[in-house]
Amino acid sequence: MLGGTGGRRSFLQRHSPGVTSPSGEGTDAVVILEKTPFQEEKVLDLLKKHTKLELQMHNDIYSTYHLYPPPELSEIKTTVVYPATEKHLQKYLRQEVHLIRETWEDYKNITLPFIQSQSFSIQWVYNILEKKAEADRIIHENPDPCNGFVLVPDFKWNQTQLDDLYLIALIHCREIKSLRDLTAEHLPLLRNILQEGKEAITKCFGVPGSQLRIYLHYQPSYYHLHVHFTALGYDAPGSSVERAHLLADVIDNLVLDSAYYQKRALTFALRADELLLKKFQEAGRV
Ligand code: M7G
Repeated sequence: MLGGTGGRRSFLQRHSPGVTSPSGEGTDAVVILEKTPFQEEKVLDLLKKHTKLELQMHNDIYSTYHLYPPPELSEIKTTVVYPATEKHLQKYLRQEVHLIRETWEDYKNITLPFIQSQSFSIQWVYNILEKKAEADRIIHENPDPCNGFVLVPDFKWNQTQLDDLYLIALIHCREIKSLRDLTAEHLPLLRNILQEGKEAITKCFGVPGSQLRIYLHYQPSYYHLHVHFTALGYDAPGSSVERAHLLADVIDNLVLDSAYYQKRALTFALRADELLLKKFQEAGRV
């Protein structure tokens, strides 16, 4: 099975019965293959060095070729989720999507009970916060238990080129699930993430704050509050209007009204076979 767009494709590998996984959860794997952006300084090598060029067609001043680069210039970024849960399989399959407009009542009556029973394990987040994983990748940390966070490269980014720069800030506090839980009480935390995150990225990668898209997802896949930092010129998956909420706007909204995210309706898309969509359908809300 296969899903995805552009240079990003995910393959779902169903293992044969009888193969057991370390966690016992399932024996399916998701393998995500991505062609990463070209590195400008390597383009000349690509055209010169041991590259096989096969002419496809020629017409006047126009010609097209099949170019077969040497292995060191043809990396495919590969991400593996194993063992993958049913939710991972759904997440990476191409499917029809539907737009939901969730009121605060919908959140309390439909979404919250659903995420409490269903959401992805966030053990990987705790591993980062406790330095049990990715400790050597931490770019910046504010250790304050209430208003602090850890900034790490997102696993969608291989850190080879800045075109698709992608980092995430994971908060130390474990009580905030998503945008819906935020109130003015969290303004110091959110301001720290915005300010210190920008400064750390500029210092470490030379990308100024004015070239960063800094946002939260609603719905997120993982219900432990985190903030996405991506290069402004990069159309990162999930940066569309029905999912991304700019952190600067979130801060302004909370300054205007502490209960802003407990009052307003929020829009998001759900794939056809997601259980949450079924819950909204059963409640007559779609
Ligand atoms: P999200 O908004 O909850 O969902 O973002 P999304 O994955 O649908 O965007 C979670 C973010 O955490 C995503 O950008 C993931 O690529 C990233 N991420 C997920 N995992 C399991 C890891 C991980 O183990 N390490 C790192 N560094 N990033 C991860």
